Amino acid sequence: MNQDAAKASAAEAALDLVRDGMKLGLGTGTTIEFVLQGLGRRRPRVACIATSARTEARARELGLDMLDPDEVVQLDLAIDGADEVQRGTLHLIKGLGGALLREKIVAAAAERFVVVADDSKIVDHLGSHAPVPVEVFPLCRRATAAALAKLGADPVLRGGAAPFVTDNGNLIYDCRFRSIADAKSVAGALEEIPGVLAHGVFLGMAQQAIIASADGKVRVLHRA
Ligand code: A5P
Repeated sequence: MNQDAAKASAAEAALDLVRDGMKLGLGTGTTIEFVLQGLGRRRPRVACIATSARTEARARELGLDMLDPDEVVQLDLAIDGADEVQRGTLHLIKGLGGALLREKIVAAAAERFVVVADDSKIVDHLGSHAPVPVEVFPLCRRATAAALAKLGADPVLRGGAAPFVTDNGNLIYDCRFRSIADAKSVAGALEEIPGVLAHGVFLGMAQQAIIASADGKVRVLHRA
C-alpha cells in the first residue's frame, strides 16, 4: 500500500463522520482530494465552504453544493490535511499548500475539526520536518522578513524570484525553526509581528486526527 492509498483510507474514515444536513468545511491538499472524490461519490446532502480556490473549483466540478463563505458563521464539521501533527496535543503545522489563512478561519468556525493524514505526518515536536508557512502582507515584506529572522526562523520567500501569491494576494515565508520546543510561544511571537497575516501553527484546534499507515491500518487520535 503506498502513501496515496493511506491518504485515501484516512479520507474514507473521515467521510463516515459526514451526516445529511451538515455545513462542512473543506480543506486543501492531496489528502483532501480523496475527501472531495468521496463526497462526489457518496453524495451526502451537505453544504460546503472551501479553504482555497483550488478546492472550490474541484468541489464545484464534482457537483457539491457550495455556500458563500461570508454567509457562514458556524460549521458542523471541517476536514483538512496537515503537514505535521504533534503526537498527543494534535497541534499542527499547515500551509505547505498555501491555504493556511482560510484554513485557520474555517477550522475555527467548525464545531468539530478533524485532520486526515498518512502517518508520515506524525511528529513528536512541530518543525521536525516542515517549515512553518507564514502569510505576510506584501507591502514592506522585507521588514516583516527581518522580524521573522530575529525569531531565528530563517525565512525563505516561497517561489523566490517568482514569488508564490496566495488566494488572498499575499506572500508566504517558509520559516525553518527546526524542532519547536514551545509551540505556543512561537505562535505568540509570530502573531506580534504586524506584517504577519496568518501562520501555519494550529494550536489545539484539531479534536481528532485520522491517521492511516502504509499497511492499511487507520487510527483515530484524540487530543490529549
Ligand atoms: C494546505 O495549505 C495545507 O495546509 C495542507 O493541508 C497540507 O499541506 C497537507 O497537504 P497534503 O494532504 O497534500 O499533504
